[in-house]
Amino acid sequence: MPVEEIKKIQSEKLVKQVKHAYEDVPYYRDLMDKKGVKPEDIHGIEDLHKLPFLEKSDLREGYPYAMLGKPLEDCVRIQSTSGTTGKRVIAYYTQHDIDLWEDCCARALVAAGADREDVVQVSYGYGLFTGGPGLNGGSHKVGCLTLPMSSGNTERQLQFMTDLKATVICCTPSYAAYLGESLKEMGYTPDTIPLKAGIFGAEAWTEENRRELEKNLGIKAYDIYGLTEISGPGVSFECEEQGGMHINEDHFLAEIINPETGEPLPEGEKGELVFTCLDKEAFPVIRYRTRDICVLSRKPCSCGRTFIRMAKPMGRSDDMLIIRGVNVFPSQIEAVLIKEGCSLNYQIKISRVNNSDTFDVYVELPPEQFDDSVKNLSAKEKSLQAALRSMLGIGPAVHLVPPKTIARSEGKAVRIIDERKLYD
Ligand code: DLL
Repeated sequence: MPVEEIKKIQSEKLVKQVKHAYEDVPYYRDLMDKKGVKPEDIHGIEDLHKLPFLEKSDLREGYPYAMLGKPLEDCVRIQSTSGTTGKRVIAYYTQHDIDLWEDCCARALVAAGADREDVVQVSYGYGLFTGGPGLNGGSHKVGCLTLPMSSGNTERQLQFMTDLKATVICCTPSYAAYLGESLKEMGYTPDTIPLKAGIFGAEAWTEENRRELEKNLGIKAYDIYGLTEISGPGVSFECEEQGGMHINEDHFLAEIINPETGEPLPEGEKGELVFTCLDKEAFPVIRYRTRDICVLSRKPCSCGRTFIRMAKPMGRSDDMLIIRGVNVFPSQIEAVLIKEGCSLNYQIKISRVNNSDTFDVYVELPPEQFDDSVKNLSAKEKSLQAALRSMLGIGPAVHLVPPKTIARSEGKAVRIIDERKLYD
């Protein structure tokens, strides 16, 4: 579709969506009132900048029903992601919203070459995380035989993959690398692995990671991007050109803003990605700040799709970490340490060993606890680990260290050491 036509559709949908949010979502109406903007002021996408931003903190503040745009009896599903202080962000879906989301995932699968003859192994987590349910639904829509494996249990994954000859795998790039190693150990070579394509996302991965995955698994590796607040995976997807991800622009309107000032930036400039959902009913998120740093491009694509493309995310404008596919905020860790009466001299270290993230938290003991017996210390480490696991959904290795052993910095404390090279 010519870009001008896409923009016309976006404008029509935006006018309707703003009216819906204003009339049906008291939280967003308040934000618009505070900014002095009314639905009548929005005539098309050229007026988008007049609307207030929404942030993760807004969704947290309004927990659990912030941005709910339909009566609960019209909603059929929730998905969820962790918030910054333990309160999760809950996204609601009507059946229409699920259909729309699954269509987006179906487009991603088709762009990766899938059709009804394919066997699609979905090895993203199922449950509150959007990865499994989204690609599962997309795969059904394409008519592929779908293997709803979820993540983990590598032995069973490999057995189903090889016995049922899975041709497409959907999982995080780090899990794909791990599966590749295990296949090699089992004696498989890239040309005896049945896969032809992989759809990898939910965390950052580099061009070098892509080359390795393609070589080791004998596949073409496609990037897929999305976030729970906007629906889940399939907000954008790569085509055979592998040169950035096409944004499903008929449903999601993208902008790039200066993260410091909030000013919209022209196409081609690097800044924070902001999305407006154009036709979601139950969770009509408008101008949502993703905190992902990115660049958009309208350069024509050899695949013929005219949807704008986003580069691989180049970092974040907040301190969110993605560890083993789970979103983690340092503030969540700090909240647990405070609750458990620990010192706030701590350090978080993340690295990658054999394609798997390692996650260590070092906490200095106050001098009065330093004399504790080894038995007491290891019990305390275990209980801290359990408290962190319950807050974050993943348990780091906890190390209690003697007072004054964590290096002091002259400026801001260095709390996070991330040794993974995630961004190109
Ligand atoms: O990660 C949804 C998803 C599932 C995407 C499966 C792709 C595949 P959240 O858990 O809400 O949702 O995390 C969203 O993950 O803001 C990015 O920072 C990061 N992210 C997602 N996809 C990519 C990607 C899902 N392809 C957050 N490359 C986003 C880099 C990604 N970062």
